[in-house]
Amino acid sequence: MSNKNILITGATSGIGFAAAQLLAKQGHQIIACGRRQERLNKLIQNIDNQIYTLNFDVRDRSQVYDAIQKIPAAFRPIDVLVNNAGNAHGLAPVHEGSEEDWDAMLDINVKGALYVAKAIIKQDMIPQNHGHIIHVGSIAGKQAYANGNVYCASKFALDAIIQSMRLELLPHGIKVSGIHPGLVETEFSMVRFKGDKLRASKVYENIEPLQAEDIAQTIAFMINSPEHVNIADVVVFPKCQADAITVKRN
Ligand code: NDP
Ligand code: 8X3
Repeated sequence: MSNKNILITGATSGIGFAAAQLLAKQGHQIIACGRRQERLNKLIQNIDNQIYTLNFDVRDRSQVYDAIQKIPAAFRPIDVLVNNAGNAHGLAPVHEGSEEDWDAMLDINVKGALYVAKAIIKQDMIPQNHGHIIHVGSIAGKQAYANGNVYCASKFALDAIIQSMRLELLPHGIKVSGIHPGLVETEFSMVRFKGDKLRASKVYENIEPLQAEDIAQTIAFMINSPEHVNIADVVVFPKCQADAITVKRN
């Protein structure tokens, strides 16, 4: 397996944190991104080979472009982008939804993903005619559900962007993949329910959900596949889940 320079957004928690740990253990060089510096420091402690951390808010495009431009030569060119930062904010019908939550989801999950991808495609991937972008979408981007409205829209939009990018980047030798998880037990529900622990824990009550490490394993499989293979689109459920809303609870 050849070692790669891999930039992961949302590496302070959940899927991104698990992916950073696993991929570093496999010998890859990691550029770990997120807003919480203390979490990035924890990642540095846990990873004994090379890691570079970047602290930026994906909503702020000048922060994104500045941070990515400053990545040192030892971590370039970036071979793989794991475009993972994102969250749901709230779970409510449109007529009761919060405009701030809608802005956050569209700004982070859609526009943030675009800013990061644009910077890396232009600076690192097109000049090399090489690269792999793995977007973390969601089953919510394949099937809408009641009260999911804007979160679902953000992930449907991301899925459309993934499909367009795969076509746009084909002539440049850049692979584009989407991974669309179902229920993964991370800080996702705590963020969605704004720190309401009881409501968050109910999401995973009486089921065996996916863990962040399960998705990290799938991401690693995509990255470590031979260069001529692109695992283009993957939906991953826990065994207890059949679609976005159908879950068998004990
Ligand atoms: P977590 O809440 O555990 O992690 C979210 C990550 O995104 C954090 O590292 C956070 O870092 C980062 N992030 C959020 N907002 C911003 C921002 N404005 N700027 C920079 N980074 C940001 O959730 P998950 O690990 O579960 O989520 C990862 C991805 O997986 C998301 O895209 C989510 O939509 C998707 N997903 C999750 C599922 C689940 O059930 N958990 C299922 C399907 C998809 P920080 O706050 O430090 O900036
Ligand atoms: C997270 C999965 O079904 O909670 O993207 O929206 S779901």
